[in-house]
Amino acid sequence: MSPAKKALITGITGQDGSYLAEQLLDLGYEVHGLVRRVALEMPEHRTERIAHLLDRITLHPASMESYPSIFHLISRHEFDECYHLAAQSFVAESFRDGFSTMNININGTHYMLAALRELRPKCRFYFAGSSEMFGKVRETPQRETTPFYPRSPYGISKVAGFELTRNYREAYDMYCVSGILFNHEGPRRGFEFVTRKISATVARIKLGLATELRLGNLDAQRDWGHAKDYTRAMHLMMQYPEADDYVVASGESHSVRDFCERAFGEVGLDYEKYVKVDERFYRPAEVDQLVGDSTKIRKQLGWQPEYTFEQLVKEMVQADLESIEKSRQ
Ligand code: G4F
Repeated sequence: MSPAKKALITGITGQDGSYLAEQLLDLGYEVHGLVRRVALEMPEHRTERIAHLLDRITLHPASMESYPSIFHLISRHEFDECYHLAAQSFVAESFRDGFSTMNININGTHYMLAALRELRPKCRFYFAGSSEMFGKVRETPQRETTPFYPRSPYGISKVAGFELTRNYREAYDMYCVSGILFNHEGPRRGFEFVTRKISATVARIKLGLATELRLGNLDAQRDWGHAKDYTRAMHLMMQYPEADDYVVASGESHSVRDFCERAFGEVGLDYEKYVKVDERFYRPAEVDQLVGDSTKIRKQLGWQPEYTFEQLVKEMVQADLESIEKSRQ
């Protein structure tokens, strides 16, 4: 029997990291996670999404802002695959502090690539690209060949990370892939993102704990899928003999308003009675509409999403209802 493959996941405590860790463990991988030291010091808060996996994975403290800490970790383990998911991923925050976003997202990616090149040039590398790179879209739907036009420091940082990844692939003959993932959600999504903000507030309103939901631009349209389907796509890309870049998307676009309508409808409420538009949640520059064409990954790798938009919204609302009800018992 061949030895288990060793995978390193940066950002393992996040939504995608936690789903990917589960999937890799199910496939027989030895899973390692790079986490900030503070996560190990306060595991009950910072490792909530992977609490059920802690006895099956190995966590290592390191910082995306420190090349020596990344170099040290990579020097000590013979990783076969590295999934680089760690990032400052909240677009609105990137307008507030573009410098930190750039530092973590661009330098962090560069540190990972440089350390792998130096120590483990055969380790496969996955970069978490984003549909935010398309920004003010140049064509619809967006595919691998669509030019980028990022509209936020976050989007700009992801374009830089994407280009770095491609450059390491071409310049040093390393196996480096980028997934250009459209929005992907689920019950483990952070509360700052619009879908979880909606599902959590719908549950609180239904249970009498809140009376309104304050949101920004209701007309923005996104191509929303389930994070579990998208982490599966990450692993698939890394198994193909040649490294390449792939768009991962559902191909359907819905507005924030549609999401609200469906989420409130799930508990028998009319969103118009509860949703209030609040200027504070508008962004200095908005990405109006995203919709992806994922023909390449579907045809080349046989990827298919299992969740529909309707199932995604339902699962998120139900999970938030259950979690509040449980916390009340
Ligand atoms: O949920 P969002 O914050 O996600 P956004 O900005 O599309 O970015 C997410 O998806 C990207 C992939 O395309 C990732 F790369 C990125 O890391 C992140 O996961 O906002 C979605 C839309 C925006 O148009 C925003 O203006 O919802 C609109 N919106 C309206 N009211 C709001 C709100 N967004 C948030 N977070 N909060 C609001 O109250």
